[in-house]
Amino acid sequence: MPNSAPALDARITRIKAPQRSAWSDNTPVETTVKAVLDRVRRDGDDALRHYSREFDKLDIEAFEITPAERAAALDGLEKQTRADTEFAIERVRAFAEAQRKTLLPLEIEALPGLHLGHRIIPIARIGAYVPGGRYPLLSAPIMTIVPAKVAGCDEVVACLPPGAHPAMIAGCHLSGADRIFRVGGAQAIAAMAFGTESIPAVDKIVGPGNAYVNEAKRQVFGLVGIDQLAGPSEIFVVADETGDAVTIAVDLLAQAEHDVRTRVGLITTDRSLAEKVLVEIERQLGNLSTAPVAAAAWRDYGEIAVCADEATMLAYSDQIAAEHLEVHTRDAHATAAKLRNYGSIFIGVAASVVYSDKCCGTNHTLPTMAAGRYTGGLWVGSYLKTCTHQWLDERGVAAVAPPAMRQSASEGLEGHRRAAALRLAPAQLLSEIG
Ligand code: HSO
Ligand code: ZN
Repeated sequence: MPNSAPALDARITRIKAPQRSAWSDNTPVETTVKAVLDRVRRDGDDALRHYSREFDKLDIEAFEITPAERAAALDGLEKQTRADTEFAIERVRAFAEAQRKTLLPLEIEALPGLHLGHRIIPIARIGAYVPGGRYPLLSAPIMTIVPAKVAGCDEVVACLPPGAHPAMIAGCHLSGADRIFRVGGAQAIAAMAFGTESIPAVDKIVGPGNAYVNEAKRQVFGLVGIDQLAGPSEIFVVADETGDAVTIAVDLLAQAEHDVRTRVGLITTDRSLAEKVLVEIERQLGNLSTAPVAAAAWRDYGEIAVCADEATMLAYSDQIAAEHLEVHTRDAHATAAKLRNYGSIFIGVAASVVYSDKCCGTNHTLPTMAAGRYTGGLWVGSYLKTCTHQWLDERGVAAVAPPAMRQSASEGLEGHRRAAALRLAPAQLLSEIG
């Protein structure tokens, strides 16, 4: 885990410290996953059947979900649920389309006769992993599939655990999945990376999952692209004395209920707010139906940090680089502008993380475990490649050939020198080659 700089730590008082580190030893998971990947690579569908029996306790005949099964899943959706799903899809699509417009092709004449540029090219085939999880999250397929369709990928393959709620199949269908397969866990990642008789190999795998899914993505990275490694969900709130303890506690518990490993915390300059939030969380846990999970997450990973000043609060928040970061300060926009590391930022009290989780339009697949230091979350750009090109006329050749020839010669790369020289002085080079 990235450690707090000692100077920063000296300026922070934790009135509630986490009991456990989010960075735990992953060795046993690594070994199990390697065995699963090897077997799927070797035995294809037979291995998938074996693991479905072993892990899901289900005998699977056909992995692909048929059009009739899609229709049945859709029929089973309540009218309001369908309308809400379509609302979320529309919001996510509209925002992804707006973001797509910011990605532009480029063509410049860098020097006379030397033309450089790039094109934005959709990745051909995407594999979206849709987790089963503790609760079926209806927004999960939307977040991984809709932006792929907006990007213009040729084919989106979705995999979800065989026991998944039929509403999740409906969600994949409404989001535009071209093919849907019932296979979960590390074996699903293996299937999409290597391909099996039933499941096509894809070019990039996206979507969160449990520790096994995550580790499988790490191990297949390189053979295929991946979006990111997703740990348990996280929320931190940055607040000054204007923060409201009830709202902060509600939003912290809203994410704590995901998983006993959810990491939640308050970073504040106001000690009395910190103390109120501590009391308020215990009070709200008293009648929250998901308290068994939320209370465990709070006990083990919950944190309330009181900072000596605003600069300490911002520096500590940047060090944590929370997946979700809420800003509850007097001038939330000004505070947000000073922050650098987060997955997505929620500016002002009205912006609850839950709106993004579900339906406001921003993607909820975001970097965890401090990955917000080097990446943002899933977005339409995650499904696109920016690939450069170049073309030259004789003026461009005259400018770049001599330095390219000299560099090649000094490196002892004679073949390179010849290729550079051929365009500049073909007759001379051809006589050299003989
Ligand atoms: N907070 C989760 C997403 C989610 N929560 C969906 C509820 N529904 C990870 O960002
Ligand atoms: Zn959530």
